[in-house]
Amino acid sequence: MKTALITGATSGIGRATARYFAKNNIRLILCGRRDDRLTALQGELSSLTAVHTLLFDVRDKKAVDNAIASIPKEFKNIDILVNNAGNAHGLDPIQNGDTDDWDAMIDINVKGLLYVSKAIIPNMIERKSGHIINIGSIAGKEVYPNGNVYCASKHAVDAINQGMRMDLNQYGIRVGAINPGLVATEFSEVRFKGDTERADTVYKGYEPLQPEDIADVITFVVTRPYHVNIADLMILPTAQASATMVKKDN
Ligand code: NDP
Ligand code: 8X3
Repeated sequence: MKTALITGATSGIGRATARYFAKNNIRLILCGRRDDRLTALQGELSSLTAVHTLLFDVRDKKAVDNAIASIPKEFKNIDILVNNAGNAHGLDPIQNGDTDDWDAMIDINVKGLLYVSKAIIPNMIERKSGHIINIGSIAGKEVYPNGNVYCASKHAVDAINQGMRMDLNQYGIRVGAINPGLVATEFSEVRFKGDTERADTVYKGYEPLQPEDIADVITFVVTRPYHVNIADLMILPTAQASATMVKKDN
């Protein structure tokens, strides 16, 4: 039975992935900052698989290290790491950007992903086995107006994904990225700082992806035979052709 650690398991893509993994008999370490949601998800999935929860902010290097060090023995050997925690803060032209928003995106999406990976990789190296899934974005392949720093953070994830794959190749560790387009989650609510009306308009007039669509693909990726590494995938709603081109109903 494999063990997976999922960051950002309290919402959206991470939570859906936890549910899919549980149905596929994968033991779970669920991470996030919202304790009530972690506890609720643990309650929901415990009848299907063993579930451990870790409460920490990926920006806090010490908290990350302490959380990973605290993992009980039976969950210690992590086979699958899903680096999913992340978000956008603001959608402003560079000249109007809020530096706190910039810090948040770089600290969470880039540095947080690195801190968590750094804490988990040594055990994978020791066992010469492991699978790391980095959640990038179409924003890591294209830049769109006002997306500046969020796009930069996801381009960094793209680079880190490639670099990790090269550096960990000698240990037989699989590394791959999943790059979604528009997925209806709390992503836009966070980006627009709780303005749900504005957030809702992002997913109106076409059929966006649902978090389950991405979870389904991640589950496919981690259930391939060992010699198959799905290195880089982009998944878009049919209505979306590029970061800026979405066919909407009039
Ligand atoms: P959600 O806002 O629904 O989920 C984000 C998750 O990240 C939450 O579980 C949140 O948990 C966690 N998180 C955020 N900040 C921190 C932090 N500082 N420390 C620990 N955990 C944190 O968004 P999505 O599910 O859409 O996003 C998941 C990933 O998918 C992100 O990396 C995002 O960039 C990417 N993505 C999303 C797309 C979309 O259209 N939705 C498209 C392409 C990529 P908590 O608040 O409890 O800490
Ligand atoms: C999330 C998708 O297009 O809002 O990464 O950047 S987008």
